[in-house]
Amino acid sequence: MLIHGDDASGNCLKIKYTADYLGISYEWRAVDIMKGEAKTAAFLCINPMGQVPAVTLDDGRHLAQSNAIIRYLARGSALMPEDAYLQAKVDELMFWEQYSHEPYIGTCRFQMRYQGKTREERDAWRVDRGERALDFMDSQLHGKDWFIANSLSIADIALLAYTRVADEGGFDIAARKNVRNWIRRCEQELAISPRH
Ligand SMILES: N[C@@H](CCC(=O)N[C@@H](CS)C(=O)NCC(=O)O)C(=O)O
Repeated sequence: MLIHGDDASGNCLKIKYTADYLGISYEWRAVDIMKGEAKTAAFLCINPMGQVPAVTLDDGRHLAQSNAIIRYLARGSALMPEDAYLQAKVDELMFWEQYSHEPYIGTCRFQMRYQGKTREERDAWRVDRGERALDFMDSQLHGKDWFIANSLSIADIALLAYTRVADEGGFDIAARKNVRNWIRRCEQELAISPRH
């Protein structure tokens, strides 16, 4: 498999974390989004949406959208529960991540890390929703090690990607004990070097 990605992008790292955990071999092809490399004619043949991540499977077919990709990679593995209801609960969180988490936490990080904004210059409405997303996660993790079914799943991986770097977007993870411990747990299980 070929992963087209930017290694500073949480959406792209979801694919790396999943493939590494499952022992799926891949080649990482760097796409620099800041240089417009996701909008070239050649790249639009791979992903007409003009974004990373995208993967090219061994049979030549392409797939985009981070959560669709990790869902595909995790089929039949320990990262996806067998039970249909629990699978839907995984999807529930992954849809939530894309609509109510990443656009706030990921975008505030983008504003600070890529656009050079200060913490105070972030969009206030995104900050507010990002804070609410982290509070929601902290409450959901009360008394639990993982989001779904007592084991690591792709729902954890989808949420981990931007949550573990939320401080780069000006958010305070240290204050959310359940989230902080869950990040450590995920990093350990996925063999990712801890950031803090
Ligand atoms: N919903 C998409 C979001 C993908 C996305 O926003 N990709 C960003 C990098 S994190 C990108 O390619 N930005 C460049 C652009 O939109 O021009 C996913 O989950 O894969």
